[in-house]
Amino acid sequence: MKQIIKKIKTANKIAVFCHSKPDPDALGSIFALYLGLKKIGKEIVAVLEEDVKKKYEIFAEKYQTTFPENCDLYICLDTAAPHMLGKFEEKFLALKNTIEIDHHFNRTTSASLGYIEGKTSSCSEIIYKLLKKLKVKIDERIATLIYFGLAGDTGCFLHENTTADSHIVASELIKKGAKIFLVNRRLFKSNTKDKLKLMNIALSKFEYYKDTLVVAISYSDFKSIGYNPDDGVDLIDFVSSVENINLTALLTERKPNNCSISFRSSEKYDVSKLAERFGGGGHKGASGCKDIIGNVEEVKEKLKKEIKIFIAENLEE
Ligand SMILES: [Mn+2]
Repeated sequence: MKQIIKKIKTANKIAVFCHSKPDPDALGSIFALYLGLKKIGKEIVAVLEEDVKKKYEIFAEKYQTTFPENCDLYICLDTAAPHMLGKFEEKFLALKNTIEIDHHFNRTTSASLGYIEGKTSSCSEIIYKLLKKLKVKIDERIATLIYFGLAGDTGCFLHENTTADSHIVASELIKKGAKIFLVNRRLFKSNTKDKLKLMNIALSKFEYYKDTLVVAISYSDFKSIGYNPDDGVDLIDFVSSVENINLTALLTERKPNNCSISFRSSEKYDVSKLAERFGGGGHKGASGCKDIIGNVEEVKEKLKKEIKIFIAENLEE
């Protein structure tokens, strides 16, 4: 981390990026770092590929959606692979003055200098430590943003990536005024009517095999309730709550003949390996893949076959 701190201290104009389709951890990281570095007198631009989703707007600070030229330092956060930089990938990779800060352990590097903590719950938690080392005074807003990322990636401290440290950091953030009820209500206690309709469809699609569950939602299912999958389909925590199920796969056909899969597992399975078979990746307990070509039925059959093979292999080990 020393090298990173030195680079940040000597740079005047800094640009900070995160992965495309930013989740709470990416947004919390980018905006907490944005505010923190501003406080120590840096000229800083936050860069997102597209506008922040409406439900997360209250956690956004000033940002731009175009590539900023002439910065001394370019930082990307929570980005496990270069392609996750989306439309900025090529330009970012062509630069030399780049840094990445991340917490994914299965990853491909995007920057010339990296600070990676594979066991830390969230990128936001790393940003918190970084800001402390930079002697930034953590105010209520920064504390709320870091808590937003921390709660987001740990599923409100329910996922396996939650550590003693994440609770200590949360405690410190609360002491600094983090608005935890606002964050937790927005993240875990509110559903739109459309999302409830989607949950209803998901419930009718459960297919069990041994201790696994596959839920597949087709493009026409989305259409039938007027749901735009681009708005996000965060149903995985809902469908993966079935008792005695150790592996859940949520398959969604978001565009005709283009599918995504989210995996969740208990300690028993490492679903990052399963996601890799479909060109994706992630963590042991949570992983995913996207842009799988084929309609929902074709991909589902392939997925069920792979799951059978996968759990047979796990039994052998
Ligand atoms: Mn993250």
